[in-house]
Amino acid sequence: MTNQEIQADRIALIELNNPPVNSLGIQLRRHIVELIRAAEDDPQVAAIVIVGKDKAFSAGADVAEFGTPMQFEEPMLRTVIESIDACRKPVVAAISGVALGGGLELALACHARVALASARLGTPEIQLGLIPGSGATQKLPRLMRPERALAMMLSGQPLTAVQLSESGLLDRVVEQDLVDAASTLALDLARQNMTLLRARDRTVNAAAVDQAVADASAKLNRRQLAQPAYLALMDAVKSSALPFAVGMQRERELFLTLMKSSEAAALRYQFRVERESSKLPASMHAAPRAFGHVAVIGAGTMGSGIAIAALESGLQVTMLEQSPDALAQGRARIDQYFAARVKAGKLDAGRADGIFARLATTLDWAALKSVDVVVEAVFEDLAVKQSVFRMVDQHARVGAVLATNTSYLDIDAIASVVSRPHDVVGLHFFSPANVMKLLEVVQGKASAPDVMATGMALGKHLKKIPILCGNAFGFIGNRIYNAYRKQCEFMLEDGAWPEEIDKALADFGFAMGPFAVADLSGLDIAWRMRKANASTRDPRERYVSILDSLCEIGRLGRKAQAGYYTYVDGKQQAVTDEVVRVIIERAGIARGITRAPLQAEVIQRRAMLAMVNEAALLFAEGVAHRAGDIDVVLVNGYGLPAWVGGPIHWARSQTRSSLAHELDQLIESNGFGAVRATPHMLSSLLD
Ligand code: T1G
Repeated sequence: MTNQEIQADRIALIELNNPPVNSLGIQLRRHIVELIRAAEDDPQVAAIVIVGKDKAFSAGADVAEFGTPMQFEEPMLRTVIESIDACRKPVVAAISGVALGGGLELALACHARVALASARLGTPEIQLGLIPGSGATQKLPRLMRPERALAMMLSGQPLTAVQLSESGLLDRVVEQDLVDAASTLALDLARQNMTLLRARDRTVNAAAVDQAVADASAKLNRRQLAQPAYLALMDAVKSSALPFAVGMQRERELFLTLMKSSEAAALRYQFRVERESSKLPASMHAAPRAFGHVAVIGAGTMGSGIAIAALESGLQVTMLEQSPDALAQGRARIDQYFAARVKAGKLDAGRADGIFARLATTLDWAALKSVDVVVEAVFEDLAVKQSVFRMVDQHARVGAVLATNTSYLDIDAIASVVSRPHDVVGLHFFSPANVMKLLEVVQGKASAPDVMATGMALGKHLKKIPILCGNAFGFIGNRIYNAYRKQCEFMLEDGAWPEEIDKALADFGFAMGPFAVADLSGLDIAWRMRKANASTRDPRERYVSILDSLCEIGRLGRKAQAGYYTYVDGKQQAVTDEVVRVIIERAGIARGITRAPLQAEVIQRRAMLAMVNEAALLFAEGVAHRAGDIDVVLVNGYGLPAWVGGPIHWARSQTRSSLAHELDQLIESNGFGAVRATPHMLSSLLD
């Protein structure tokens, strides 16, 4: 796990070696304490350097240990840190790769820190529903400006060593020869024989801490205030103005409380299932094909977004259109995006030139002969997509992967027009494609295993969260979201107003309520689909016509200054107006319903139950391969609160009997044609 060698210049080099990311599990913690003690007792050793092997200094505490006895088995991380803190010889951290969470706290225990310019350092604990639990909340405000330290802990995002070079956190930043630089500094410290000034010994500017906490607290948003970790972080950092030992005790109390919270359990669950979801099930394992050169067909919003994502990940991109104007507009969209990043200092001009050198735009189908993957992103119409795939089939090279970005059309219907259906796969990006991390990788009945593997590998390469899906209407996300939205429309008829439903779900943690979302995306998209399906809809089904009525009077949503809500100067009015309320009341009367108000908790539970029921149905159909995949989709694509974990994780926290009873009630109120997941389906999903 760790090796120690006494280098000629009397440095004890301790190498952290716990693949893949040197997480600080019990074994590694033991070794560090043993090696620090041995080096300290060895008269040959003048100073100590700690370095991480491979891609990490250390990614922090071992998340897999959380909730198990090993997490608190001695030596706990705090004990390891205290052994370094107390060391009579200089200990210098040589940081490459990542130093995150407890990994950064290990570095903070050292007397000095040297980092490679490319190293990334951060405190991601907030993303796990925690705060740093081994001293960072007390030491960072002593090393850095308190407002900067707090911002780093609040964001949970790592910063590069270059970004931190003047922050006070690092003593040196080097481009190469990291261990030599760290060893030189360690020996200098030893020669100076000075009372080593540790982070804990530094004074903190109490007024600056108070100001930083006050300013940050005032800016916490609704979703942050819904999670206990954010206010706990404020409390811990505020305590850094107290004597060190007192502050450390406060940090510990807050950390231990958060460890037991349901939010932290849900966020740990999301951390685990998100990483599981990007792996092909063992039964489908295959080596991916090449994907270094991607063609995007269609230069619209989705096509240019996909092209941007591919370019940013280092791939070669050919963007193909049929219309010169559309191609020019798509190219302009891409140019503007990267120009804005250069202007914002997030991309250097040289790198931007390199990106553009990898982009080709063309009207000529023959350009497809050299690409590895074709991603079709044209208008969401089956006939249009089929005509594109006929041309792709003629021009793409043998072995190329043929992907469609369709969000709900039948992959098999698209694959049916090509001579090689085994090469076809669905890659359902979410808009904006260069921002949204979710990617549904949809398997047609003919899709070859290595084609599926290519879709998953390409998704990971694009830094997406690729999720394997079966080819059923709406795949995973849209299908479950439709069930949720339909239930919310039922609640309109039953007695709730749009703002009541939106508020109840926003308070539950959703990024936005369903009616605000509908207005934002435009009601006419759903209206068009509803009219297309009208002829096949069973009249006995409970169909809510409120959206249709709104569209019929031109209330298409935000873009029309009115939808479910009205908008004044683009600002959504908090209370729905009489026009929409009359439409809602009429719908309830037509259904023979006597409207009655719905409590927020009832709204929240009905919405979650509708999703659980649909999830159980699609899981039984094999559309999702793992229950956790469903929660990953809904959290990363539909704004469900990660600290609730997703519908499946939420349902597991409910008693099964109450769940069954409430589902019975829900399905009964859903009317004719509503399908209830069987107890067996629920068990398969939840057990
Ligand atoms: N513990 C255990 N396993 C971890 C891990 C960790 N901290 N971090 C990553 N892994 C595993 C991961 O599950 C996957 O395993 C493999 O490493 C590659 O990860 C006391 C309490 C480091 C930037 O939150 O941000 O310290 O699937 O797919 O994209 O105050 O992993 O291969 O079996 O993500 O290159 C704080 C979380 C813990 C760091 C690498 N630390 N990790 O990203 O690979 S709390 C974190 C990451 C804490 C202290 C507190 C990323 C990464 P497998 P990956 P990647």
